[in-house]
Amino acid sequence: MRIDIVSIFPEYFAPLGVSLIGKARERGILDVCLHQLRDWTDDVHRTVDDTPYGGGPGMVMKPEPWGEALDDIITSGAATGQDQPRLIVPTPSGRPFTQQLAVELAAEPWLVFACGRYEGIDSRVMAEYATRLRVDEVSIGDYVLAGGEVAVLVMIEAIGRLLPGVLGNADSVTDDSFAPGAMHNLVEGPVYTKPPEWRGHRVPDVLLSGHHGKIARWRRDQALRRTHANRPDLLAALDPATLDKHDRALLSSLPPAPQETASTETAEPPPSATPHPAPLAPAGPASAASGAPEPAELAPAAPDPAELAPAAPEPAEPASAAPEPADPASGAPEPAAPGGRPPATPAT
Ligand code: JB8
Repeated sequence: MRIDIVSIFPEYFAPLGVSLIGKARERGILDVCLHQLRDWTDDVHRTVDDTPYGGGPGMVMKPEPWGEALDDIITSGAATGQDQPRLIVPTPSGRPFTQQLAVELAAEPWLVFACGRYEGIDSRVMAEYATRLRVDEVSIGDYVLAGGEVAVLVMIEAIGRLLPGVLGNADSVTDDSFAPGAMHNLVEGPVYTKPPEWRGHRVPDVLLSGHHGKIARWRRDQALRRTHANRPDLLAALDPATLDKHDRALLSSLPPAPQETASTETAEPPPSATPHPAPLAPAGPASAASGAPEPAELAPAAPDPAELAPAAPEPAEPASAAPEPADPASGAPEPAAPGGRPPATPAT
């Protein structure tokens, strides 16, 4: 995939050289081209903004530099054998950026991101390019940034990790929150790793049981509970056809509208509401996080043989003080830093 980014602050995109996306670029999976919008101005001051027609606060980005820049970039691509790109313009007034849109954009060969600053880009730029390419004004959330750059970083990270070969097989994307399929309109439940007890907090027993069917059911229960608690807006959008009998029973056992959410724009907070309310005690069957037994197991469409006879159950971690053996799948063990802070800024 090729990605062009136009901005008056191309330095914002240094993080694209790091980690997952940096690796994808080294491997040639992703080709990122940064462009300084001011390179397409022709006055000594390299002016990109002007006062808004109709008055009002702030400045608006002039259309001419955008037109020159986007014309050149689009033309350069046709020369390298690529078709027309899609143009993505971050703005708080755009359509929501969702996992579904990330999946859709990850299938494109070429994306161009146009980063506005000030009060945004003269709207005729989007109108002009919409006559030639697919243009999407996109919002990453209901808050206002100072410009489109950070929104583009967010989108490229979400898109980039979906490109074939970017994630290892072990980091499969299908269990992600919001992933198309079983996790559509659901957020993931809690995750745990070793040790099995830390500062008195136990890992839920079911996760140590090796019983894959029970684990899958427990994780789905947790996803439903967390979505209910934190994202009632998503729960309302859940397609009942994607719910099994157990899902429906669990949801019916949860109280309606458990708490105020950032995504809820109606409902006044209750008079007792505090800035950081204590989590509600689950009203339904005891939370599995407390170690209580699960009421039932997931009934998969095709029975999971592992559920009936776990072929190779994970051995439960002994609660003893035996040191963890290094995890063979996770590379070199971290050097121990007993009690204190880790050494400053390990280069990773
Ligand atoms: C000027 O909040 B945002 C966002 C804010 C912006 C611009 C673009 C995006 C341009 N302010 O997603």
